[in-house]
Amino acid sequence: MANDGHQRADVDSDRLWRRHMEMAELGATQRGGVNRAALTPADIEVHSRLATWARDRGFTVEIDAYGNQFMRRPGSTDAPAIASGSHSDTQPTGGRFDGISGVLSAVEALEVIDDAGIVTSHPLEAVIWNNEEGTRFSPTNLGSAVYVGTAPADIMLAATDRDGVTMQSAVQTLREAIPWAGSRELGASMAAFVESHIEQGPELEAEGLDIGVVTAIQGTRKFEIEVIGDEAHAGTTPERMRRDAFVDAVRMVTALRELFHDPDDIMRFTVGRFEVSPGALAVVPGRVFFTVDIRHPDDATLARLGDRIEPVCGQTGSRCDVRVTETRRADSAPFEGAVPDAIETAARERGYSYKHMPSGAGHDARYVSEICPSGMVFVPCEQGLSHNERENATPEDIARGAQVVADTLLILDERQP
Ligand code: HGY
Ligand code: MN
Ligand code: MN
Repeated sequence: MANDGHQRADVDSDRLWRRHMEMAELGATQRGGVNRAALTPADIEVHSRLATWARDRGFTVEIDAYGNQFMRRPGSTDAPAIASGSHSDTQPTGGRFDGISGVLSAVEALEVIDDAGIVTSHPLEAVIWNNEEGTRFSPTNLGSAVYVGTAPADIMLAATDRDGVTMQSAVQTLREAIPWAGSRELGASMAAFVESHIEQGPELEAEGLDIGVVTAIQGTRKFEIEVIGDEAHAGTTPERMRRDAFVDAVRMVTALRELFHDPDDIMRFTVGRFEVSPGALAVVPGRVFFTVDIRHPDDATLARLGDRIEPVCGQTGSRCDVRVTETRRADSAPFEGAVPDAIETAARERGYSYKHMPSGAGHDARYVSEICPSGMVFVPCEQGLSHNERENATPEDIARGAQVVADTLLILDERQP
């Protein structure tokens, strides 16, 4: 098959699938999914096994202040690394592929390139970005966003989980598990970054395509909303005297749903957490906390409608106080140039069918693209299901994604300065 002069190394599909199944046991749920929040013991075990794998190969391992882990195969020059990876944490009812598949694909790519004895001029790195899903530590944050400076490291390290454990101490626990790992500066430069990920949507499977070359990630805004009323006795307090936080919060959510209703079904609006306090049968709720996650490919639409959230909540809550905090704002980000070009070359040379497509989900590559040319490879997943324990993909599709990563690293090694 024609190629543009770069070297090639073929991935081992069986080994790659075996590693997926091995990692799926760490945090495995009864219903076949994975619950592996960032830097919990199961997640640290993932980091530790992959660090040991890297060391056994003679690669170096570095961890930065936020717990991102870099496994590096040296190059023949001291150029910045060409990197690939994703995250190892999952949603509470997550699947076996979201995140970890991109990490294992990067690991497989480095392994086959090493097995083939290929000398690259750039170092190659497999990266585990810490805390991508942001379910353990609030506000929502991403190791990749901290690494590139979009999210402030000091605030994100002080974030606590529900037990009061700070991210900083969780990172310390990671370091203690891999005491021999070196340290990495946040923001250290990279020559390029490619991330493989299951599509998390239905298009590739429905169209019978092997690979998605990702063109952009749609913008998102995330909010935390606190509604404060007064706790009162459920049996004795007349309706006219109540400041019921639940009643006001439901009115707010209903009004917001109307605000974000989109006849074209492009807008994404989700209330993913809704917590009623004190959560007792006989107490009028005094506090409600809920989250809003909105996404849209058009930044102006996201800006205009997102800015309406606070006034709409203020106007709709009739008796309670409301506080709206925006915890993340990320405009749409395109992937253009060197990396998507290399991904397309790789897919074409291997004879894989592919198309260009945007991503509805957020990904680490979106943040890494702020410091170096970046791109993403999508592989099909069953019925587009993700953030679900039934998430599934085939060994063949996963292997094609990893193959594209391996080839893309070698193409970029030739093409990138
Ligand atoms: O929420 C997202 O888009 C990603 O799964 N973190
Ligand atoms: Mn996810
Ligand atoms: Mn993911």
